[in-house]
Amino acid sequence: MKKDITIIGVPMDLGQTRRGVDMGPSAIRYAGIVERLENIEYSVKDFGDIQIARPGTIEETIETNLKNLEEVATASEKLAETVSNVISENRFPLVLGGDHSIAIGSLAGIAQHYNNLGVIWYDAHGDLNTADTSPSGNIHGMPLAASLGIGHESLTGIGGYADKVKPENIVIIGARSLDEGEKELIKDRGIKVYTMHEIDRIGMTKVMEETIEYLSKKTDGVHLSLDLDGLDPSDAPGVGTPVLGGISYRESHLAMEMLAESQIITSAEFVEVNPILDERNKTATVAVALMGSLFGEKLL
Ligand code: HAR
Ligand code: MN
Ligand code: MN
Ligand code: MN
Repeated sequence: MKKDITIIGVPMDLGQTRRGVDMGPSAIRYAGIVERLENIEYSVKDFGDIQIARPGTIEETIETNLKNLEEVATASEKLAETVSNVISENRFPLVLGGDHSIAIGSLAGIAQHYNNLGVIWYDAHGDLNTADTSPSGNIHGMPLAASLGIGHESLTGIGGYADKVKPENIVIIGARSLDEGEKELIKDRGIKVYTMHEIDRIGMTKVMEETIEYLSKKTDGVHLSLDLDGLDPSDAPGVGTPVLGGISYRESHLAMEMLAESQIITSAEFVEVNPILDERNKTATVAVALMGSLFGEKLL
């Protein structure tokens, strides 16, 4: 993996309705991310935070059921540009959320540098909704669809182009809460999914071996989008939409260690950390530990 990392904070809470997830980047910095990576010999630059508008401050001109659409779109453009600049500087972008709507901007900035970007979506949810299928109108349930070019054009067109990622280059890991429209999209487009059932059945080792094999064959870079709610709420309680029966802390460590060994990851984001809902910053601490493993930290 690249030895130069740039951290970008995105204090975004407009993609959902629970307050506090905008404090995610601070919580992760407080849990020691910079020191952790410097300890394993990375050169770390902290860009600081992307500025996020307060809800209602951008005049809504578009008729839609999508909450805070124009604020989310504006922030996504800024993030896309920032992430793209980091890659142009030959540095590894590590994006800290913020709710998962930020993946729209991250992927818009990243995908323009690759012909066949792979994506690992580590999440309890599919985030494959559109305005038509969403039960909530929350954009954090839509970023993967938007990155496939499916959904509102204000979201699919970020960065000035659509289709950031191809369905056959995506692997979802940890899914256990999928809406009907999302299940249809997964089947229609042939997206590879390891639900909790497969993780239980074949184990995380096999899941990651297969994922790495599947993606390394056909991609020229892989983005890891890790939603902390992919983990079980007992290990990561500080998230806005917890779902029982998730991936354990240990399994997640193993997954990150296997990704480190594979050296396929070229960008990453860690999202949905909400310190207001947390227990003594446990979820940010877990996130930092997982980032340590992802970047090759060893026990011995
Ligand atoms: N599927 C539901 C919706 O679209 C819940 C989405 C929750 N999303 C996240 N990100 N926390 O994964 O409203
Ligand atoms: Mn998500
Ligand atoms: Mn989720
Ligand atoms: Mn470990």
